[in-house]
Amino acid sequence: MPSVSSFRSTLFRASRGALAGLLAAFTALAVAELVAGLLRPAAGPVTVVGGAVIDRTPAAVKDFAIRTFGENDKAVLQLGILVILGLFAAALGMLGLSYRPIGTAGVVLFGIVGAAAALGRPDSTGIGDALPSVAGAVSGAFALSVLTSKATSSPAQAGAEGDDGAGWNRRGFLAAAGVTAAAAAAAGALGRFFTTRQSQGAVASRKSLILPKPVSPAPAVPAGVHLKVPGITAFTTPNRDFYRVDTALTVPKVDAGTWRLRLHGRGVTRPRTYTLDQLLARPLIERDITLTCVSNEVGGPYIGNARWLGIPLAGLLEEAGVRPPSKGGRADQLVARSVDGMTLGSPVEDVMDGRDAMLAVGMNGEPLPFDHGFPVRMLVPGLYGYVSACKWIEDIELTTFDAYDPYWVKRKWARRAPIKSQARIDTPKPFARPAAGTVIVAGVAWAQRRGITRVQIRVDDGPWQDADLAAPAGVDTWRQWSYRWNATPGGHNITVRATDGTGQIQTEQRTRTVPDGASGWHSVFVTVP
Ligand SMILES: Nc1nc2c(c(=O)[nH]1)N[C@H]1C(S)=C(S)[C@@H](COP(=O)(O)O)O[C@H]1N2
Ligand SMILES: [Mo]
Repeated sequence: MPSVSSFRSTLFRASRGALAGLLAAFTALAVAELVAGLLRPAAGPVTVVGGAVIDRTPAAVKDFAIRTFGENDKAVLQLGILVILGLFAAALGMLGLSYRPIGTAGVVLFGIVGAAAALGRPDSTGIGDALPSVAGAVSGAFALSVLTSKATSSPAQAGAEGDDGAGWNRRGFLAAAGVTAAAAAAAGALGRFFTTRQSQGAVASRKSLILPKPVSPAPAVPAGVHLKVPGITAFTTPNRDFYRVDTALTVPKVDAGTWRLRLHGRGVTRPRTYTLDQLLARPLIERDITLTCVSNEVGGPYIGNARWLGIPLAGLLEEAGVRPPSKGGRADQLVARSVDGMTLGSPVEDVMDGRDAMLAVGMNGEPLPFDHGFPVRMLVPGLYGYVSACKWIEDIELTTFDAYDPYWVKRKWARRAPIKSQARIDTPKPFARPAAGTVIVAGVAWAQRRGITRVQIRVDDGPWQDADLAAPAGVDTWRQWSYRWNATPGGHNITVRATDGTGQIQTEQRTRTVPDGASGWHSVFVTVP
């Protein structure tokens, strides 16, 4: 029967193994990030494995993650990867104490996963992208073998070397563990330093960019677009509050000086590559446009309105010889590709039908923030972001819907996705407890390209009542509305619906976000005490 002391020594042994495994994983990651920092930060193992996970995430799970974690979804994913790696590493370390080859094999396996993920990224620049993971695995395997050998050198051996028995191997192991931890921390810090240094050129290029004045400025926003209601969404969304939805685990930092945009493909008689200066030398337009994400639930937050400055896209395409399908053009899909390998496809007809489709360079009076696509992104009013709003764009290819499915279409989202009419109640909030008497119900409604002409409110099963509309700023922006409700005590359900410029009332029918955007009426339940 095992004694208490042998149980304790088994426990100590196991925790030494776990510690050895964790330190080996830490070493592997730190060395990998150091090598990535020197070569290409986007090839770091956490970034590439995370990217591979994102790409394989089904639409429903992606939407769940956005709904549940909001814009922290990426932090949650990275943490998840680290936790799983940590658990595996601890287990490997324990196994490695008894069977060292298993420990080594486990580390090698992780190296292979990292290398494969790196080479499989759409923005992979070649075999060199495997180096961070390979270097990490080699150093991790080395660290694991040193630590497990220290952790298992028996007290007898130690005694034979004339030390004081059990104390020796503990000290040897702890010393080795300390050195490993310090070395890994130093490698990791150095990796961070190099990564930051690599992005400094991009940061400087953004700081020094002076945006030209538009030849076609946006009209002054009419004073009446803002209703003075506490809790209503501002007409213009400040850049720092603008929603962000993308698959980028690390935000691409593109140097405007070396950035190029290639325009080519079917029906392009004059293919061209532009520098940013060449684009900025063209006549720019400035427009207020409301951008919406297809993953926005009814009542959801993934929508924002900004004043964009950009190069009209239709003119650029015409110069290159492109004609829309209605005028005999051979391409019906424009595929935009970003520096991080994202692809988005828009109908050529929509881009060239006279709407303000643009290559945006400015957002609310400043160069695009890195998060929102610096130096250049695409925008097509009236289309959900995933079929139009390519950030960090570097390539435009004219093709057909038959010939090519871009990223989200390969993942069950619709090929074509015009924005659906929606209205959202911003105030009162769900489950609010407003006092009886006059309560201002207010929010925003949008139907890009069609505009909003009417918003109606229904309390419980009462009649539909017209809300007051703020002044319109154009068909491509949302419109604020408000309604004075005479609240009576009790629980109440407030429902809103909008009518667009074609006279169409938004559908009551509730659909999920997949495949082409949520529909249905937003309602909020409140209790009047
Ligand atoms: N390169 C790149 N561009 C992208 C995406 C992306 O994942 N990668 N996401 C698209 C989606 S789904 C939306 S809704 C908009 C969001 O733009 P924003 O983050 O500036 O609000 O960007 C679009 N452009
Ligand atoms: Mo989106």
